[in-house]
Amino acid sequence: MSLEFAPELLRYLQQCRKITVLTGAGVSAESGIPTFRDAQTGLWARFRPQELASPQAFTRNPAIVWDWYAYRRGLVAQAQPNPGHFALVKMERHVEKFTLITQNIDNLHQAAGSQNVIELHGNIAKVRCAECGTFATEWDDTTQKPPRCSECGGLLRPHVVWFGETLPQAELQAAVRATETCDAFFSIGTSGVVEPAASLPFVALKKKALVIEINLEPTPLTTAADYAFAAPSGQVLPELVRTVWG
Ligand code: BV8
Ligand code: ZN
Repeated sequence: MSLEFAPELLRYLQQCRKITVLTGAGVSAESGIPTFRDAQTGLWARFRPQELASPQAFTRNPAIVWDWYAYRRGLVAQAQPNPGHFALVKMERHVEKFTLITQNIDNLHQAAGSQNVIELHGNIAKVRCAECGTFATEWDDTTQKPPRCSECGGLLRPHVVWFGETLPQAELQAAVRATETCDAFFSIGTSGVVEPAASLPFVALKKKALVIEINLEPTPLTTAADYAFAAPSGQVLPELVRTVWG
C-alpha cells in the first residue's frame, strides 16, 4: 500500500521529541483478536458489555464471566503481534520520549517489544483474588469456576478494569501527563467511546499537540484530528514509520 503522507506531517514527526500513542482493540484486529464493537466479529456482538465486563455481572454470574475471560485468554495466547505493533516499537526507538497508552488487555505491545507501555484497563493474562487482591500465578478451573484464592479462599477474577470500576490511578495520571506534554499524539484502532481513555486525544488537542488518528471507521475524534487515516493500522504504521524514520 503506498499511502501519500503530507510533507509537513513527515517534517513535523521527524523533529518531534515527545510522542504519545493511545491504542485500542483495532491494533490487535490484524493479529486475529476480535474487537469489541465490530458487529461481524465483535465479542460483544453476542454479549452486551454490561452483561459480562462488570462487577455486577461477576457477582451475579461468576462462572460465566470467568469462562468468557478464559475463552478470551485462549484467543490472546494464540495471537502474535502484527506489523502495526512492531512499527510502534520502531517508533519508540527513534523518539526521545515515547509513551504507549493502551486500552488493550492482550499484552501484544509488550510481546512485540514496546518498553514504555501504560495498561489503562489491566491485562487479561493476570488473575487476582476479588477479596484480598493477591495475584495468582496458577489456578485450577477444572473443578471450581471461578477458582478460589489460595490465601483466603476468595473468588479469583481477571486483573482487568470492568465498567463502573475506576482505572488504576497511577496509570491514568501517567497517561494524562504523557498526553499533556507530547508534541504529537496518535489515536490508533479505537472507537473512542470508552471513558476516560476517549478523552485523552481531546486533551492533546487542547495542549496544541499534533493529533493523528488511524482507524478504519470514523469516530468522535476524526473531524477534530489534524490527520485521519481510515486504513488498517498494520499497513499505515509500518509505512509511516519507514517514511519518517527510515
Ligand atoms: C470509570 C477491560 C469511573 C475489560 C474495558 C454508566 C455506569 C458506569 C460507568 C459509566 C456509565 N456511563 C459511562 C460510564 C463510563 C464507562 C464508559 O465509558 N462506558 C461507555 C461504554 C459509555 N467507563 C467506565 O466504566 C470506566 N471506569 O469510568 O470509572 C466511574 C465509576 C463508576 C461510575 C462511573 C464512572 C472503565 C472503562 C473500562 C472498561 N473495560 N476493557 C474487558 O476487556 O473485558 S473497555 C473495552 O473497551 C476495552 O478495554 C477496549 O479497549 C475498550 C475500548 O474499545 P476499543 O478499544 O475502542 O475497541 P472497539 O471495538 O470499540 O473499536 C475498535 C476500533 O478499531 C473500531 O473503531 C474499528 O473500526 C477499528 N479497527 C478495527 N480494525 C482495525 C481498526 N483500526 C485500524 N486498523 C484495523 N485493522
Ligand atoms: Zn484472597
